[in-house]
Amino acid sequence: MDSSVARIPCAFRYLEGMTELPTRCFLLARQGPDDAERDVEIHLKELAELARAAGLEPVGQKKLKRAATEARSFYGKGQLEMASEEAKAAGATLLICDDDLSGSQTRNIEKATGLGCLERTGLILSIFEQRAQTREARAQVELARYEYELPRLKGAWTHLERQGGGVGLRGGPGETQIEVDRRMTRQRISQLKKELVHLEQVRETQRQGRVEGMPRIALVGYTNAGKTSLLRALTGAGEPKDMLFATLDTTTRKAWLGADDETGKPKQALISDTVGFIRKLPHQLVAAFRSTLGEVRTAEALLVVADAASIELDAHLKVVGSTLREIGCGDHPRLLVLNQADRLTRPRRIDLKKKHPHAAFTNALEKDGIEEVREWLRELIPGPAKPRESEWWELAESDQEPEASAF
Ligand SMILES: Nc1nc2c(ncn2[C@@H]2O[C@H](COP(=O)(O)OP(=O)(O)OP(=O)(O)O)[C@@H](O)[C@H]2O)c(=O)[nH]1
Ligand SMILES: [Mg+2]
Repeated sequence: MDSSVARIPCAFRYLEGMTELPTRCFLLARQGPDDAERDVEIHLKELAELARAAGLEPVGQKKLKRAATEARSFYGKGQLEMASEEAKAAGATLLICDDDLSGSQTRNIEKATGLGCLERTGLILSIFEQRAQTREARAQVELARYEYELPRLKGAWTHLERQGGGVGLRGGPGETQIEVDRRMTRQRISQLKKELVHLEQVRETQRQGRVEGMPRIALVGYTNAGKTSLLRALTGAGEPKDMLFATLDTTTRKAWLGADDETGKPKQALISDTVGFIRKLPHQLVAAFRSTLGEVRTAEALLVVADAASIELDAHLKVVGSTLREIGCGDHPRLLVLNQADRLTRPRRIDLKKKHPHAAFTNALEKDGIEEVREWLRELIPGPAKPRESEWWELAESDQEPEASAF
């Protein structure tokens, strides 16, 4: 089969009647007057990784410099024309945009360029749809998809209506269909919410049934930081992958922490691996994943895992800090685990040690530094955790030091 027409399954129901996503895509991002070129490039790099995680093949990218956005097509006709010519020359059939586009802007871009168009949130949703395994994860992703599609329904049907020749007729068959579709979507949303409440109750019962004296710890952090690798280093379970959002389902395993220094009794903790965070994590997903993230909320303490070698470390920490606050875990006791420390240069390691004096430096693959993590966990039994000072990335924007807000 010609690779340019190879397709992967996609549940994006309203995308121009497509049932599958084409593989070759071209990435676009707006560079506004306040956006540094380097930042836009980093965001495009992350978008390319997201596209790969969705099974797509990025074949090119373009930063579109625009002082203001355009209401109809966001990027403006001229810029879009140039970008779509480049995209078509590279063999792409789909544009992926890093910016938040409305449903009608997405469709206008499709009409103007003759290419498919998907924005960041839609892309992340399709990754989650492909990965969700358990009943709970599937229900959560489906809920997020419907919440995302609901405000977009109108335009999608208008488009189909046009194909049928009934443009803009009030009360015509298209409009009735929109109403039917909206009603059915709302019904499904409320069904899914009920199902999730039930599943959350089951989870809560399981939690209550867990052994006393065994603290529950959640691994949290930016996607691809090494959370699953750390779970593996601590418990022997878990399949790490070099891929964004490899983990969607929560896995909980027992970790042996060694013997109590005084009594000699063995100490254990339950460690949960969780879905990773990302810049601009779609709010529909955060809301839908509330019950999975409940594992984080009800944990006694958190291991906040970060890829220490990423040039985006500070930006990642900031995203993690604000997502934790958003899900109601701003005050949980935590240990910052600066993972992938084997990839650090010596000067960078010294610098990070100064910036994060309480952090553990680990190489989860070789289990370096894991003993320090175990020791911190051991000290949680019997709880509660010792009080500690917050670092800048854990604080709300208004409380951050001026130096920190430069990121
Ligand atoms: N060099 C090095 N690579 C690591 C380390 N820890 C993890 N990795 C690699 O980083 C990649 C991501 O690891 P995962 O453990 O899957 O990361 P994650 O945070 O669970 O990622 P998601 O579940 O996708 O959010 C894998 O390719 C790992 O082999 C480390 O300490 N050093
Ligand atoms: Mg993982």
